Amino acid sequence: MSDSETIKAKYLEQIDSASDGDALEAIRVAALGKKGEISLLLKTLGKMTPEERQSEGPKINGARQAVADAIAARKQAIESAALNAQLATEKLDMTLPPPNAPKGSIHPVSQVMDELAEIFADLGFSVATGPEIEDDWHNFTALNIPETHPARAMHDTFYFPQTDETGMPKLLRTHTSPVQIRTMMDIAKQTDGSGAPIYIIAPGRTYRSDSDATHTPMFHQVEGLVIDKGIHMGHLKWTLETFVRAFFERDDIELRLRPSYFPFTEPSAEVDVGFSVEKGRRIIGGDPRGDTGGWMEILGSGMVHPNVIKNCGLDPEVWQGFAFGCGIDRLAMLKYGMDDLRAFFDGDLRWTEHYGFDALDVPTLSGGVGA
Ligand code: 2NL
Repeated sequence: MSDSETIKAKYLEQIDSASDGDALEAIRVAALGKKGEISLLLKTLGKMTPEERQSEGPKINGARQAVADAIAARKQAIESAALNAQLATEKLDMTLPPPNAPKGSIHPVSQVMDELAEIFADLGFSVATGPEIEDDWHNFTALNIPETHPARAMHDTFYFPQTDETGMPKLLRTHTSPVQIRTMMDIAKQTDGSGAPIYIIAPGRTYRSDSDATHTPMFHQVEGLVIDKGIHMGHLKWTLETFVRAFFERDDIELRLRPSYFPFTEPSAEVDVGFSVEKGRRIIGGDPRGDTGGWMEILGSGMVHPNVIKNCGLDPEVWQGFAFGCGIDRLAMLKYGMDDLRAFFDGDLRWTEHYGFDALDVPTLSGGVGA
């Protein structure tokens, strides 16, 4: 047997009995490494006569290839044996319950916003949104709120120290009315003032410099706006009655409209709902005239003031409408029984776990605790 064949046979035997990756690597270095036996053998080709080279070359190269192939094959065999051994000892029990993954919940304010969107969608309203940073004009002036109105005073409104490019004061919106103002203006622009009707609700964050058990500097409001032809207080009352009955999930809720004043509506009405006591709990609905019953204010509303319609570029002789505004946080408290508004925005997970809603719940009425 020639040199190269002896060497090849020796390494193939070693490879065959190598039991792990390290042993295999040591063999590779000894045979094929820079100073490996086969590598050195390859170098001897240069000093051979052409005849010797012709007979030895293929043998040495063949030995190199055979050893390399055997190492790769053995490596594969060792690895799959290790995997098989691991699979034989590690068992996965597919019948065990999975570990509890932390699960978030829907905040009651989000839940109520979803409910509002759904109830009003059924009445043909869409949801409108707009910026929380507003200017004086959209938040106050367009709404027929006089320069001297106390709501503009520093103690109620968060003003920014800077004004915008035109010198107009910037502020955090104190209600979502500017969303309706922007919607009316867009429509007036698009169609030369003849582009109504509008049926929208505008839910969202609002800000006032106020803080106690029932007021937080940031709170949520929903306003509704209808602009159409021949709209009157009867439409307003029916819409609010339908909304309140759907929201609190009772058909026996009475509404009482009390004359009131807002600069942006004329006439204006505050809206009370009847409550009664059932099983020791105050419930919205039932007989407000009974011993334990009464009225509770939940909304402000009215017919949109002609000045507001005009300010937005629409003709008040053609278009009328009604509007209303309501605190979402308060709606949530009344429906789901929370009593401290501040806890809404503390971010305490124990609170959201207790009062929150399952993300997979139908976004509305079936999730409620109403009667
Ligand atoms: C309340 C009273 C109200 C409105 C909001 C409104 C908006 C436009 C035009 C006219 Cl663009 N009115 N909104 C109307 C009446 C009452 O809110 O007590 N909110 C908590």
